[in-house]
Amino acid sequence: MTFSTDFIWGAASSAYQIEGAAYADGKGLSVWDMMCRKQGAIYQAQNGEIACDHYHAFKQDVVLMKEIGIRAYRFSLSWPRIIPGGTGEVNPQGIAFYNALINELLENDIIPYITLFHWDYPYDLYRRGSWLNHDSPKWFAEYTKIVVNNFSDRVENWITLNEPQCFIGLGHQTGIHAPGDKLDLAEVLIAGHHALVAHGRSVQVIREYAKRKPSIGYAPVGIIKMPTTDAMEDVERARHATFSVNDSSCWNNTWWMDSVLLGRYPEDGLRLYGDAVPHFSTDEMETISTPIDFLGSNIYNGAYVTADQDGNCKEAQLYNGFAGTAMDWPVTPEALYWGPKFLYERYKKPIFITENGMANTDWPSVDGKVHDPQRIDFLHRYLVQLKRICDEGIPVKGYFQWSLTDNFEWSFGYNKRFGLIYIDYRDQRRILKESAYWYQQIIISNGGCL
Ligand code: GCO
Repeated sequence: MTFSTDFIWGAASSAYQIEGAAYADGKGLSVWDMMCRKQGAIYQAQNGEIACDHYHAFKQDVVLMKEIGIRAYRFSLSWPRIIPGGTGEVNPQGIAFYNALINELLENDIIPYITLFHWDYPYDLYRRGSWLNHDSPKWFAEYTKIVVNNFSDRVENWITLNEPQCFIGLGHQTGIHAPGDKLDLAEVLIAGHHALVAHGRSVQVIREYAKRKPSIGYAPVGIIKMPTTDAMEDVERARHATFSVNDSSCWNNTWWMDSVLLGRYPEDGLRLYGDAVPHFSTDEMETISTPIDFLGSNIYNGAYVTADQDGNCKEAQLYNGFAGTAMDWPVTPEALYWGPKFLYERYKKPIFITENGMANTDWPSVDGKVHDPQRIDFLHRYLVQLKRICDEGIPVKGYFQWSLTDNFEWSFGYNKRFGLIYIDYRDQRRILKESAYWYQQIIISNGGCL
């Protein structure tokens, strides 16, 4: 069992979670800057004003990436750092920062994978209606063109949106993420539709204007249902559950993936959502499904499903004391087997695991080192499953560890540490955790030591 010789071993982050410099050098406000000002929104009223100070410490962080040996770094651009008002005037200091970061990565033989949007929406555009505004796809296309004009001479790998299930569902339906809105389903679906059209317009802009042949993807959450046995009926039940829309939340795969990859919203979703479904044109659906080159999937865990006494699908009860992370997420390594398996069967697109990892209660031990055996065991188990599905011929092209460093975990603030690198937020000191050195060996051996 092995990974392909060109398998991409990487690590991931996002702008608002690590950069800091929230009000520096011409950057405009984002909805996350404003969310952090809302009473009770964020753990201990923490915010991303400084975060990991990556804006100033990026060269040091690239040195650490090189020490770990990652081949690629997935990071996002702050839209309001590049275009403070979201449209119109470009901030030269924002462009300069990302040019410097890209150049530093390339000088260290690290491939940049750029995520155009990872939730830090320009606040000025939020005030103009955000994703609800019919012009929002145009705004995103304009932003994409500025990014491509400035960086595509050196950047080839692009991810348009990160997790629409979250920035639409948590940001506009439940309100626990920025901008903190609780819209009705019809508005949520309009916002989601515009975000998907924006994805398609962005793909078209990258294809048309990129100075180097682009590889373009998209990174929704992979919400994986898993069988309790390998019996065919159990596998079929899990496959069906993975691709079903069962409620009026945004927490599903097919509304966000069938649209982009099959050119249609799923029938069960259309039936369930009924009159709340926005009117849309064939042209818009064609834009949404503009061909992409790979499907990114953020997979942290999966849910086991089984049959109830009537033979209907239900989630299996986990046994008492089932292993869990500091996010209280179950440790379910088979999610990296069944997820790529089911996703490739349906969409026939090469897959990148664009996020996988765990939050742990890490701190430096008396020896000054950060021992994180739980993360090492977690990664070992998950990567064995990923290797297993690769061995079955499913084209998984790469794996991005979430995350490079500990960082701002949204409403949880800094209380959840996902990093391969520990951050002491008192002085911004970085400490490579034991898992970073373990991951270094995984990369060197291309997974051979698993
Ligand atoms: C997500 C986001 C990341 C999170 C990570 C841990 O998947 O929610 O892409 O920004 O920080 O997944 O929750």
